[in-house]
Amino acid sequence: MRVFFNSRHDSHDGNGEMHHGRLIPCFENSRRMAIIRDAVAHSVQAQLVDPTDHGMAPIAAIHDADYLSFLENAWADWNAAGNDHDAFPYVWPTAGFSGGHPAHISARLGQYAISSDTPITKGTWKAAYWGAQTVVSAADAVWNDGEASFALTRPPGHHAHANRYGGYCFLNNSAIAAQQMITKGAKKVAILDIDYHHGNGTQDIFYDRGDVLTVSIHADPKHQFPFFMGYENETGRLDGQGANLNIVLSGGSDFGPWSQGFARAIQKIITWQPEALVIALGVDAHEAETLCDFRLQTDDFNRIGQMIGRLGLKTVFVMEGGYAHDVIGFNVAAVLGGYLS
Ligand code: Q9C
Ligand code: ZN
Repeated sequence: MRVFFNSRHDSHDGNGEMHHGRLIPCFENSRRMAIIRDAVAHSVQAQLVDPTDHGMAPIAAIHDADYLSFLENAWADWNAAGNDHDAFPYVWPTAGFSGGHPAHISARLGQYAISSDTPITKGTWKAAYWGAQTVVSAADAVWNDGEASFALTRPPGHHAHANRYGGYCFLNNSAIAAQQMITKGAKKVAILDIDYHHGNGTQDIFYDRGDVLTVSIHADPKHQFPFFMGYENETGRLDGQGANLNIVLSGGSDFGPWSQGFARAIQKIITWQPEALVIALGVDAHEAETLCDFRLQTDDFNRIGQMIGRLGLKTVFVMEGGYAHDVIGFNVAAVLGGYLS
């Protein structure tokens, strides 16, 4: 399989994340990429492909201009304010504030952040920019010849909104991939998010649109990040009414309930008849993931890949979450191997 690889991923290199009131080492770290790359190299004969630079247009097709300008300059602004360590917000414009247009970088971090788990570092923009180029290159390749591709990149993307970062995500790579195929002429594209967490950013970006179906299977937001979104009564709006499906599973779910939920997801996609599919490929539903509490096993990921393959759609796989170093490579390889089998 063609694997478009973001070799600049390690420019994003956080020292820590806020976790239950403590700053701890980042779950989302650069070692993840080498592990996954090595595992897919052996198992699915990965041909590593360098992304080509498509500039800002495919990113600006999803994200707001003011947000992109904030992200691109955030480290320089933070640095100019006298800081040389990871940038975090400490205040947010929550309900009840009038808003205003504060200029201080600490206020702007809060304006654009959804959570305190996501450091901005010197090279965050570079890594995220090239991550977007990686998924655009993969989407172009799949749309052109129909053969599946995997965009192997970090930081992940599915928690990023048009104008918000958080949950380790800055640019919504899965959304950018789907939009790229729409831009190239697709009339209908589906995004299927199998990451343990709800794809809140992806849902929000396409919520009013009827040309991109968003389906996410995830842990109940009543007890899990992103908490304030991802419920089953969120079904889309305006042209997008009926084009968002949230499948919510209880904590501790193994492949029994997970595969029942997944069957609903697959049925929705078949009925909707998209021309192409983006898989938001998080593997943090595995039992070894300490951040999460589902109980999938590596063999289950192989079955998931097989079921995705049976859809017979042009498919772009985009790397999202998965943090347990001893198994993430096997789990990603299992999905891709199942798809190819
Ligand atoms: N330390 C993805 O899987 N934050 N993101 C963790 C705070 C939320 C996970 C708890 C988890 C985000 C792409
Ligand atoms: Zn996740």
